[in-house]
Amino acid sequence: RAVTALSRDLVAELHRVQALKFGRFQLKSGIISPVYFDLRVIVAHPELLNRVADLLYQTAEDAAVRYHSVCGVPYTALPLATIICSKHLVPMLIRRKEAKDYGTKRLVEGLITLGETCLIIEDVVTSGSSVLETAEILRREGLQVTDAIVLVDREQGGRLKLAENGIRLHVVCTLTRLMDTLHTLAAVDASVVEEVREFIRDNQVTAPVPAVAKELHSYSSRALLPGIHPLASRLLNLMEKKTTNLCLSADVTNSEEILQLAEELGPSICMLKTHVDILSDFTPEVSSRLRAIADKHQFLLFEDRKFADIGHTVKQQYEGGIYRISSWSDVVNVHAVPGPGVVQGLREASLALGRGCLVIAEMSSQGTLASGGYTKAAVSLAEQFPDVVFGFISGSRVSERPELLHVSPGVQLQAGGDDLGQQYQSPHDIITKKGSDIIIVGRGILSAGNRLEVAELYRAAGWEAYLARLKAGQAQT
Ligand code: S5P
Repeated sequence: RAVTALSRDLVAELHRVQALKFGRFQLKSGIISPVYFDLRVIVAHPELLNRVADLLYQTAEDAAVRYHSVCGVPYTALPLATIICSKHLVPMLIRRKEAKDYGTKRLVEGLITLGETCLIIEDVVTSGSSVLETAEILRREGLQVTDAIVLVDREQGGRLKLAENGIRLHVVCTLTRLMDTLHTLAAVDASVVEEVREFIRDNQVTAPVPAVAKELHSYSSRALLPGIHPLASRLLNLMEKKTTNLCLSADVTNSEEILQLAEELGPSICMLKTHVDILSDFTPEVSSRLRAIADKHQFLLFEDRKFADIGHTVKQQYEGGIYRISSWSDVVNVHAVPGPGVVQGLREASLALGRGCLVIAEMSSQGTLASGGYTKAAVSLAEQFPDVVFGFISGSRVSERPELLHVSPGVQLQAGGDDLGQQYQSPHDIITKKGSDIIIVGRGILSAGNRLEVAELYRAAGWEAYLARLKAGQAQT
């Protein structure tokens, strides 16, 4: 298979049109670089534009990348993606950059078919963050992103960062090769080649601790924060004491089975999440027995009811009916979609009984609408009611406030999902990279032959990730 590379005359041409420049340039990150790429200029040179597009396409072919659509990282790669799609009859997606008003404007134009794979095209990769930003937006729309093609890799660690996020980077040319070629063409001096070499060596983006994780101290110290919800404080303390940040999602349909799970896995978990409405034989006795087991093994009960109605209805759903949720469940959750009323409906019983509530700020399912502006609105709703709300259901840290807890579903040790749109992240990524606090695991444990043994694996994975995050945070301060 022919491996595509930038030919000498193409490098010379890019240099001639000043798509690459030497001197002192400030990069997006603030770093001063001796070399700068400005591929935007190539739109003024149609032949060159076509050649670059062909090279990118050929690189994807050589690597046998499979994809349904192509998206160029705005703006420079947009014309390149357009040419590729037009020549090879591939559907194109356009990512909007300027949509500030997430709620009303589409972030991606084109036809989105859930689960299909979109190939990303980019001109230059430095840290990988531009590619990643586009990938995250596409993924939030329910698309898969597995590969990206780039003309030049500045070799500063972008490849690794993308790999950690499940994206293979295919490169037409590295900065080092490009410099060598320019040197043989006598376009640059040896001193410039050396300067660029040193720059690459000294400016590696080595897996930084995400800013969100930096200020996150230990669970037990957060339990003492002024203004923290008493239930959050209790939860954080029992997590530290039991060395677990694992919440079991006990999605079974038989009452004896859920009671047995609670009894057997109780010592390994900080919280047991229920969907009592899927139990085929629920009686009030089940909830009172669950309550007793929770008290014995010191974990919280979390009825995953996802209230989403007007306050008046929610109040009755919470306190009444056959489930009488407020009488036994420490924690419930609400969708933000109704606005403040949904929390107000819970408020009275919650305060009287010492219960707490989580606001659903993000969801783990493909194509979720809980993103962007919706997530922001959910966060501000949560922050309005510190006496009732003590955190979020989300796949990442959505609020900077350390007294709020982030509880994340969609967790399995193996990456993947199910055929109904569930998507999984690993315990390690959720805790260290996304800055979440508690992992919710359902089928990862429930489908195992030995549930206790596997629950212990998840407990250990979640706890190790937490310790790693603490260590990284301490190293920063
Ligand atoms: O975004 C969400 C929110 C929740 S609460 N995604 C989710 O999967 N959940 C719940 O977490 C879901 O209702 C289920 O009970 C659990 C995930 O189960 P698993 O078997 O996929 O781990």
